[in-house]
Amino acid sequence: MRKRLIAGNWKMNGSKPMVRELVSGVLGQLDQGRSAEVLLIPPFPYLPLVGSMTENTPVLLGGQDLSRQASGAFTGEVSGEMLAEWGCSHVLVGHSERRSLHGEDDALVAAKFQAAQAAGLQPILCVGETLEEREAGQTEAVVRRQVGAVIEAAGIAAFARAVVAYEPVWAIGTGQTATPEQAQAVHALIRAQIASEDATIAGRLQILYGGSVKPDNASDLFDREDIDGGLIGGASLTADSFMAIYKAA
Ligand code: G2H
Repeated sequence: MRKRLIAGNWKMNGSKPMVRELVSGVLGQLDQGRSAEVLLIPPFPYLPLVGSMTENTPVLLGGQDLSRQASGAFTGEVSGEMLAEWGCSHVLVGHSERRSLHGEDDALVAAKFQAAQAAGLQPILCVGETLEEREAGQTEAVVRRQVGAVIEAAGIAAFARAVVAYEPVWAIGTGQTATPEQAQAVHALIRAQIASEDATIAGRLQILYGGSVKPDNASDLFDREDIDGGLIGGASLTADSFMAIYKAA
């Protein structure tokens, strides 16, 4: 049985007062009886604050990105070891905003995936097609290519210590969510692609859905066989909406 994971990707949002209020709200609504895991992914400067507030709680901490390099003259970059040192267990790699706004290609994403694991972090590999690609019938090919690039670079065994997030680009921050059927279909493809190399790893792999997940569509998505939780953007910025999604998991 796979554990559900509800991850809040705050993107470039927040301030110290907002972080204090949001994290207090999350902690106040945590239900120790639920098995779903909660992961908070704040901007880098807030990691110490979130980490200190969530210390000795089950709430997990993650980074939004990392450098492919371990250390050195790479101004502005943050290494996996630094994230681990601040208490992160997870890090996003290949979020569509990194791919589209920062030119990250499959090779760089695969290198970051490996750098994350080298630092002891679980990468959350984000994949997904654009609207143009979906309309051209290329969804499967695009997702297979994005997952395949990482399998080729890191090896299938690496997926025993990773999470995959399917985020159709056309559903991100647009209010347009993939239907549960559309999402489930792609999640099943991803699991089958991994299973064709290692069925045990595929059976254990958490595959999250991301893209305009809200309290009112979350439970329909999470009811699907291959959807193991969500990567939540906009709706993770208030404790009430984020925790309503958590309660749906
Ligand atoms: C997709 C998602 C979180 P939102 O980027 O990663 O954002 O829920 O705002 O669509």
